[in-house]
Amino acid sequence: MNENTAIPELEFDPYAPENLLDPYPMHEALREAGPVVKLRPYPSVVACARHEQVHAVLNDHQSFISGAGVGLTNFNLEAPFRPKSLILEADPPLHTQTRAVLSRILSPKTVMQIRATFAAEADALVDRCVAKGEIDGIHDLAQPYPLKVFPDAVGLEADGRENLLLYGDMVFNSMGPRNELLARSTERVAPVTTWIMEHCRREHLRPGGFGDQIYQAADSGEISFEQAPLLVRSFLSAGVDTTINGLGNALYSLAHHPEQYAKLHADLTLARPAFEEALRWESTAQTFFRTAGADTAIAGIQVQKETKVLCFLAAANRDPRKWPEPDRYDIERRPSGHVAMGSGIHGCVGQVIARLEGEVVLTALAKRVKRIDVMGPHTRRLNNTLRALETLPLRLVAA
Ligand code: 4IA
Repeated sequence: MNENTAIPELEFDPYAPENLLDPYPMHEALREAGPVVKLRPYPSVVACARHEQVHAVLNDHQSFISGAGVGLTNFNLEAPFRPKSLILEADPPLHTQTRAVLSRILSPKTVMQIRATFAAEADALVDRCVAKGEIDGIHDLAQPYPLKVFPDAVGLEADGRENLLLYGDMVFNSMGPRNELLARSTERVAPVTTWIMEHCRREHLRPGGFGDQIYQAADSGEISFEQAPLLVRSFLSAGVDTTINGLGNALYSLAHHPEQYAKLHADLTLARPAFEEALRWESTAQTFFRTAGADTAIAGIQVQKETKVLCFLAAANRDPRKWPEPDRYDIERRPSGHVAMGSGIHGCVGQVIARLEGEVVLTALAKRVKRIDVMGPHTRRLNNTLRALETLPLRLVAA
């Protein structure tokens, strides 16, 4: 205990390899220590791991701002590694304007328009995987699917899409400390950033795609032409690595719970709930920060202006105070209230697209595959923010 503040202080470094590989023992210790904790390696940070406080912080955007960044670095005190996102790293009123544009483009109406294409692509890819029999769940399925359908919908040309993977890795590492992981993923920052920004220009974007629709919002004066490429950048930053790992984690969850997969195989309407429960059980985005915009408090504990607040989304999603048997992957749970896609005004603006991808891929799988066998140990790609698999050897047994 720190006697001055009465906030429990723990030794954990959430960004150390052992905690990135298996965060759950740390999450439990953080939750049990108190509603607000400190971490000795990051003395200026306060952290929340219980659902109640994580939810409360995310839903109080006035006290806990995003404009100073949603990673460890306080952009009010240190320069951001790239020009700030106009939606993620912004507060009202700017955030309100940019979010309106993105949420219209990524709307339920859009899902109706793209559903058939997204489903056909999932069917075709899963057909190829079933024909192979033995696959790598990441390289053969979880990665190629979003890397095809989402950039297609944005209107990006086919060449160079691997840059999206490098860029995503960098963006999510940049939300943590300046450790080895960030150093390695920023080695190639210059060429990748050049490629990304070039492909945010209107002449590279297919007319009518999500990217072009941003420029249409500039045509109508809703946003400026200076803002448009940065909003396209948000699609390219947030739309691929997230869904790749959401799908990868869902495949992992199902492969390791054959009884749950059997239920899905028997009832395809469980595809969406199975994806949702995977988001809760293996949260793709493990952590986000907010910044205290003024002197404030969390659970009655004083928090000073400019303090970074580390929210453990993945720990909140397994908080026994919120969820019965939180460590069980149960596709019939209907885990509403999970914070894997955030909560409040910054809650994932692309969530209807992400859920569509999850639904159609798991449906395509469940239609054709009666059993998934784990063929060997999986490996992880360590990232400061994402829970990511590198390999997941599977056998798909045709129905
Ligand atoms: C952006 C939090 C994550 C999914 C995300 C990353 C980047 C951006 C938005 C969200 O560049 O706007």
